Amino acid sequence: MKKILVTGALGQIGTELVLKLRDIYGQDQVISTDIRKDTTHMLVQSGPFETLDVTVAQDVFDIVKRHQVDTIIHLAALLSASAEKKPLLAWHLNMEGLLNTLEAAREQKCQFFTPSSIGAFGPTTPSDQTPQDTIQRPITMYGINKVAGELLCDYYFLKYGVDTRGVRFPGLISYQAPPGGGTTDYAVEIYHEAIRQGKYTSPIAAGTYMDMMYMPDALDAIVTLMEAEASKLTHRNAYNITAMSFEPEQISAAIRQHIPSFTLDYDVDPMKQEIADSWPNCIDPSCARDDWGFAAKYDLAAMTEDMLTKLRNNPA
Ligand code: AKB
Repeated sequence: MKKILVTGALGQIGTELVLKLRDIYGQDQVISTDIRKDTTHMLVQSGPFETLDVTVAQDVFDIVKRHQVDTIIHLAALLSASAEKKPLLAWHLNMEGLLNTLEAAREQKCQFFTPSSIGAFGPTTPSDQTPQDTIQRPITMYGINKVAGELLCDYYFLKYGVDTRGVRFPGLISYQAPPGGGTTDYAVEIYHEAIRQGKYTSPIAAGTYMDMMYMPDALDAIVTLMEAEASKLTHRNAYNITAMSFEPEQISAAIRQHIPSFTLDYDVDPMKQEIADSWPNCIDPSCARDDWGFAAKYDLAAMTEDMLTKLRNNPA
């Protein structure tokens, strides 16, 4: 039976991933950790939870050892827009946290997952059908962290045999926990504001395409990749995956199918726009499909219908 440690568990991915992992592997088999302890959070109330600052190596080792963990899912990180505002903090948290959790995985012989991102690409990367292996010269601190992280995970696999696995996530859209600090956050906020106010002001300009994915597909991808037979994996960190690519006018049109009076206008955030412009329009996920059967179920229409239904039924 797996014993899984999840860092950054109270964030956007962790909140839903821990619940799914507990469903699959058992309530007590998944230790959720986060730097903040929110006693009202459903994860803190529903199973093992520990406060953990991933930049403190000893604390990471102690928790992994004490709980006899065999799988680490390392999610604690600063996202792209926050990292651009606090580059030194981003380097410290994103790199130190990764190194400490990789070291713990090496010592305790754990399987290891951490997400990379479309942010690992940059303006000189081919931006349409971005190949699995291509130019990676990002111009953001987050992107630099992600490229270094991909290389570090490959290094731990090649040098120490740590079973490191990862995907390059696109923008993730979900209705439960908010993302916070990302460039793709607008694609979550727009649904909340559509329900609340029937209108939204986008910080990302019309015509800016980015890859996106609905959270259930992202969670399935993590579980499928972690369960995949190692011999099938031609890459370690990280596989391109995506479900859809759209620009603000298209998500707005999808919302108008359900809320005809919805309106969209723009107040472009220059920092977020520069980041978005440096990322691909749409990446090619065929390597993940061929190696471990990645397949997304939700397109823009299906996701929009589900998001709006869930938000109406669970108002914030
Ligand atoms: C962000 O916008 O920073 C993230 C990502 C694409 O990695 N959602």
